[in-house]
Amino acid sequence: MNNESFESTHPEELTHFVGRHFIYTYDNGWQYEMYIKNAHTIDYRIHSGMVGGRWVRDQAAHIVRLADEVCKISWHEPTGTSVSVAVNVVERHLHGIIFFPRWIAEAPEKTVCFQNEHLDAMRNYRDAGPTYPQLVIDEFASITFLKTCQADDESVIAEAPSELPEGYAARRN
Ligand code: FER
Repeated sequence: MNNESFESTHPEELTHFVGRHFIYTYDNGWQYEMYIKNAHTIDYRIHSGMVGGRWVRDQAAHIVRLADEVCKISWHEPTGTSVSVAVNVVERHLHGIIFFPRWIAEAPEKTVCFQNEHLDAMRNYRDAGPTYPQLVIDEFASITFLKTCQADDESVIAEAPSELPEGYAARRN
């Protein structure tokens, strides 16, 4: 897996988290959606914020159980962005920390796309930089919609945020 170590991932400890699909809003107003596809993969969509409109499938992630209802999901994007999100599925909140390379802080729109179709472009931007100083976003978020799906369901995150039905992200449960 690209020299990455997934040593701490224990799939048998993650059955309570795999399949979770949730929509959440950070305290800074940015709205995101994540699907834990399996013990080492997430799909996501960004509904609003600095890179609203961006969406990604099959991002490899390090997922670990911290408590019965708490997991931590961390990953490194082809753009050079690093993210770690600690999710409490019973209190329905999470904390995310995002480390954006400088080139994204300067031109966030370059990453607004269906990333899977632009992986080489993202790696080229990453390598061209600038990388530093990074923009660090440290925010709590509230989960406004939470559902449990099957694992490896390709239909959960299958279209761009702009293609979703009216009111999709505003649903609460
Ligand atoms: C999140 C914070 C950041 C998240 C994704 C990102 C799916 C990705 C940011 C980026 O690559 O631009 O909570 O959840």
